[in-house]
Amino acid sequence: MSHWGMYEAEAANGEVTAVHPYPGDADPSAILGNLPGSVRHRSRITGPAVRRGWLENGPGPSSARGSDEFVAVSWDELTGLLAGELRRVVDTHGNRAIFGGSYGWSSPGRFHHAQSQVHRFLKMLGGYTRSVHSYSLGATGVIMPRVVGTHWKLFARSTNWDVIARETDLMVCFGGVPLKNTAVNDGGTSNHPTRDALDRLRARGGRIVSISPLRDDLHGDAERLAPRPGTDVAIMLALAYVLATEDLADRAFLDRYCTGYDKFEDYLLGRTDGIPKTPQWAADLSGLPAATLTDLARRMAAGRTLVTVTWSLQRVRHGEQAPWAGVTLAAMLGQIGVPGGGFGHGYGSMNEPGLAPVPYPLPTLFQGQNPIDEAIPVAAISDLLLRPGEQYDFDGQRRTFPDIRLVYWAGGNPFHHHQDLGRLKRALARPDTIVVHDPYWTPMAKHADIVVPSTTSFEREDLSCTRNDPLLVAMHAATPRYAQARDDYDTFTALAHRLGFGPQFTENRTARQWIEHLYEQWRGFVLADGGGAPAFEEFWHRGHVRMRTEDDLTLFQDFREDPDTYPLRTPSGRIEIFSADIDGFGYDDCAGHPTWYEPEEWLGGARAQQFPLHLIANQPRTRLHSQLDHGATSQASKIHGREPLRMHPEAAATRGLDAGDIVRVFNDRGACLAGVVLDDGLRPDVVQLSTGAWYDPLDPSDPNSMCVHGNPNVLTPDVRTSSLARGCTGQHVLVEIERFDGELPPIRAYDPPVVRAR
Ligand SMILES: Nc1nc2c(c(=O)[nH]1)N[C@H]1C(S)=C(S)[C@@H](COP(=O)(O)OP(=O)(O)OC[C@H]3O[C@@H](n4cnc5c(=O)[nH]c(N)nc54)[C@H](O)[C@@H]3O)O[C@H]1N2
Ligand SMILES: Nc1nc2c(c(=O)[nH]1)N[C@H]1C(S)=C(S)[C@@H](COP(=O)(O)OP(=O)(O)OC[C@H]3O[C@@H](n4cnc5c(=O)[nH]c(N)nc54)[C@H](O)[C@@H]3O)O[C@H]1N2
Ligand SMILES: [Mo]
Repeated sequence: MSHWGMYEAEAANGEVTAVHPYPGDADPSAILGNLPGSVRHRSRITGPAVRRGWLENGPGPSSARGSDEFVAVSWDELTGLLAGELRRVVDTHGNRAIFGGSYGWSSPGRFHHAQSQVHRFLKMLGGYTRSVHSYSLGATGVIMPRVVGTHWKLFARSTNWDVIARETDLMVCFGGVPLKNTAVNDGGTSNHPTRDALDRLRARGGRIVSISPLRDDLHGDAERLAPRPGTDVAIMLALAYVLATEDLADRAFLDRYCTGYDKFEDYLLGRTDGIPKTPQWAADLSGLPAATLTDLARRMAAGRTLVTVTWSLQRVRHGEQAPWAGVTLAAMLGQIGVPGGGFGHGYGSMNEPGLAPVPYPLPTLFQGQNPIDEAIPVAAISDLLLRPGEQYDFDGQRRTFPDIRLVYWAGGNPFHHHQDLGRLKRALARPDTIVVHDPYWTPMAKHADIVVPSTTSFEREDLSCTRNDPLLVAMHAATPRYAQARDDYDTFTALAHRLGFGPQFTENRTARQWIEHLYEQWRGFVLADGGGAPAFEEFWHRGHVRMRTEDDLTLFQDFREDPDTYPLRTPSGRIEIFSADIDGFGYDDCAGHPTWYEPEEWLGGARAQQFPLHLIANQPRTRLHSQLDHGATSQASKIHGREPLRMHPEAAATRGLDAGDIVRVFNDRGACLAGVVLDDGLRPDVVQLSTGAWYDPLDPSDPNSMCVHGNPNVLTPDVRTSSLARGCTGQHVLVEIERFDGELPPIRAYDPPVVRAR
């Protein structure tokens, strides 16, 4: 199992040679092609290593991180050094000085899940400063619980694809429904039904409107509107304006199921700020014709309409507003809780939305409590390290950044996920010690002081399952462990023994015994539910078990049928179009109702004079984030080894560029190289460069150095959505592009650093 699909692996001589998708998968992902050759790839970490400067001078701030050489040490030495350093930090600075948020996707598997392992270990060590929310859903995770009482149910209990295919007349998709993203599901997936569901909807006569700067955010037949990026909230407000002023809004629904519509309407109609949010007002901001918006609003009110918003729309400045305005628009249509109508968030962002949930808890490694109550919003990592002691606003609280001495990362790559990588590099020079577990010499591993080589899923056994997939899968090992790599569990076990809590950590179980234990725990839930599940040995032999699923769900159907018995978990129990709590925080960047705010990185502002192209830094089609960027599918898309950048032929022509050229993409934060792909499916003022090319600075000792490979996060701003959610805003950035005529620097991203014997 991988995050991008279920497979059967073939292996020889310690390497995976082929993978075959699960035959039950309707639309397997090409990303599977990255797996063969990944076990023994040259970028694997062969053994434990310590940065020379750290080993010789001891812990302390260092700007040599990322360019220093390493010294190979034995496992025993590594365990001693790491246990000693953890002890020192805890004894001198307290557990709060350990940042163990360790954000990242690592690999699927319910037991060898790096986050679960590292958090369980650090909790038993006495706790750590954690991170809350995600890069995926930084804004949604804070705003939606306040508006509809949940954020995860929006995906896990979303309206099912079968219901949409059967019932929806008009699907209005902000951000499209990009099939490339449905390849992926956190924890794995056994089927990819989205393509088929959209085809069935259309075959029935349903219509799809895709609102996105990129044509291929929706496959096949659809009406396409390509607004200026970042103007979706203005468009939603204009649609709402038409509903409100043409007597098309469902007042009965707004009265019964919502609170605060009147306050929002005062803003919508311009009573509070003198600016009616008319189609013409939105046309000036978005570039879409006013008549098109008016017509669309009328069509939305005429039939069964589903409003969908991709997660990308909240990974921008003021990202709280798009999902909030989207729900408000759907509420005005009055179809929330009606099969095939209402609101959806994340169709085409992840495979999960639209899939039927399983009705019982999944097997889960118990992590225990964190004795330290200290957390940062996840995307504040650079702020945390650069601004200890400083105060900041977050979700109605005033907080202070703690003073971090040790950073512990297992299963994530901040040089993939964070913005303004030059600033991140300066931030990572600050702590005394950085520990990284990873199978590969990622840029983050190269910035570590203590490097811990992990196994990949191919080298160990595990169980996989997710909350919206019918299969619980036995993950059999395909190859022996590579070189000196160890399971994260074994590393933490050895450390726990040194630190005096070995038996508590292991509960005297081997990895296999843990897997069996988790399986039996889960089997108890299934049997109690009246379902069937074989004993462990039989399950392991068979390879998977099928679970019951809750089919044909409609999001918020119970709330609609009986709002008094099934209220939302909001202060009012209703949909909060106006939130008194948010209003009470008094933030100037997040008011009490959905509001249009002008972003900094957009084509309508002053900054576009200097950097006239809007770069969309979206998820890559050819891989998951930075994982296996050296795999065949990812490599096949590169141009002279650089990440492909799509641009409109006109934008290329004005700059004297052609397909296959290498360009320098730059702004005042940094620069990277990329390879030009021409595509008239983009707006001429929009370019697209996905995330995930491994950060490859020309001069690894210089935080301002150009990335020669094409990582867009050297360009993106390290600013938060707003004072409310403080989410990641990495999706959008303004840039300029010019031909790169110099000698093409080699790609060194996948080369290991210098590792010397002692
Ligand atoms: N500009 C911009 N930036 C973005 C985004 C964007 O839209 N635009 N999107 C953001 C989003 S939504 C996300 S979720 C993040 C993703 O950011 P990350 O989750 O940090 O990215 P990954 O590349 O998946 O990193 C996972 C790491 O875990 C390692 N790994 C795999 N298996 C194991 C294991 O068993 N043990 C250990 N120890 N390690 C393992 C992999 O080798 C890899 O280095 O990126 C964010 N960054
Ligand atoms: N293949 C693949 N799939 C993935 C991932 C991956 O790395 N690879 N990562 C997974 C993860 S962790 C997550 S969180 C999800 C993220 O899911 P999303 O955040 O939804 O994914 P993105 O591809 O970043 O963005 C989706 C589309 O939104 C469009 N878009 C960008 N800005 C705007 C805008 O201002 N207005 C409009 N209307 N559209 C805009 C872009 O054209 C883009 O293609 O994807 C998941 N799926
Ligand atoms: Mo994500």
